[in-house]
Amino acid sequence: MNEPNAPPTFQLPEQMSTVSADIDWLYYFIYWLSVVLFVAIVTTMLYWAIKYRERKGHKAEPTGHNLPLEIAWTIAPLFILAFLFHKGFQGYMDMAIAPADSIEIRVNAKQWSWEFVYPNGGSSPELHVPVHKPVKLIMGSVDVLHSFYVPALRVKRDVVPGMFTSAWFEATHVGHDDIACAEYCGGRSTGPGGELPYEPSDDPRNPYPAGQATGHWAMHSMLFVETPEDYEKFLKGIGDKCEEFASTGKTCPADIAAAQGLRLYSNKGCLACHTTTGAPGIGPSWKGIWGKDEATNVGVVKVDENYVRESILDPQAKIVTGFGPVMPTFRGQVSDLEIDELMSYIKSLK
Ligand code: HEC
Ligand SMILES: [Cu+2]
Repeated sequence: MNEPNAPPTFQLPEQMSTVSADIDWLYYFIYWLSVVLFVAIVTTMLYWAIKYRERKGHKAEPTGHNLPLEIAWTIAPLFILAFLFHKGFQGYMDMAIAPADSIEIRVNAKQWSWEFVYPNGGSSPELHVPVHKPVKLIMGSVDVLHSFYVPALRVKRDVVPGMFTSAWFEATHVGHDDIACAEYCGGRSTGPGGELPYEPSDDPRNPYPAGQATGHWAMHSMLFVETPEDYEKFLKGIGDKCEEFASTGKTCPADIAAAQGLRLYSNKGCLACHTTTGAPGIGPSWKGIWGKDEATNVGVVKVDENYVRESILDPQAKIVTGFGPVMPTFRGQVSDLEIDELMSYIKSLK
């Protein structure tokens, strides 16, 4: 299991995923096809340009149509293109459809860092995955367009604000590779003298400095492919949010967005006023509110996506009967993505 990655080849980096070999094969096929055709066409062109150049005593003899020749050079490329399309489409479908038993990991991109949230609700700034297991990344951005890129996996996928995109891979070797954001632009550092305010990472395998550098180019992280045992150890180390659920008598949410919502519930301070047990606090408990009819100062409303969104961004618009208008607005403090996650969490509190 500890065999090294397939080494880098002529133009491509080492291979670390189940799709790398196919992708590289197609890349090199197109590459060498282009080289052969380029040389053949340019050589022929030069040869004829010299052979039929204008000279004294030579008269041009225009040729007419040559139907068989024209059909041949139309049909031949058609076969090549159909073959390339077939291989490309096959590869695309392989990469688009994640196996059903994939481990789902949430990827949150933001200016200028990555966050990875695991099925147990814990999170880390670097991506850890077990070897020989399909992993599905569900990716969202809280601000601008980013692009998740791991060269050795041959995986690159845009991460778009306001929606989820996904990518999957299965790592074939224990090892590590770089994670980069493939939106290369970004501002210069704000460090004194223009240099980067580096803080060396404490992980010796990470050659990149962590720091306050700004720009997509500064969104360096690392992928660590680990043995199943090491991966389990890592999951334990980042804290098991499922255990927190268990301690409140609930089962772990299958839905990782809900696990992320639980994190926000405490990180954003909602827990100061809202319980999840049914007991009212300064605000109504979240337990069982999803879908119910709520009495408010403007009449009865249904607790749904729009209502919850409004409650978070504009809490004074509708005041729940029996409670004071004391909830502060979280406009500008929670993103659309985070609102979705809070909603998933509220939904899970049956
Ligand atoms: C300072 C206390 C306080 C904090 C902090 C707070 N809320 Fe509230 N929240 C309230 C009160 C009081 C109400 C009921 C009055 C109202 O509708 O504005 C309420 C109502 C709500 C409702 C409507 C509930 C229902 O039963 O109709 C939602 C949803 C909600 N809050 C979400 C949140 C989220 C999400 C956070 C954290 C990001 C949060 N609240 C933080 C006090 C708070
Ligand atoms: Cu980026």
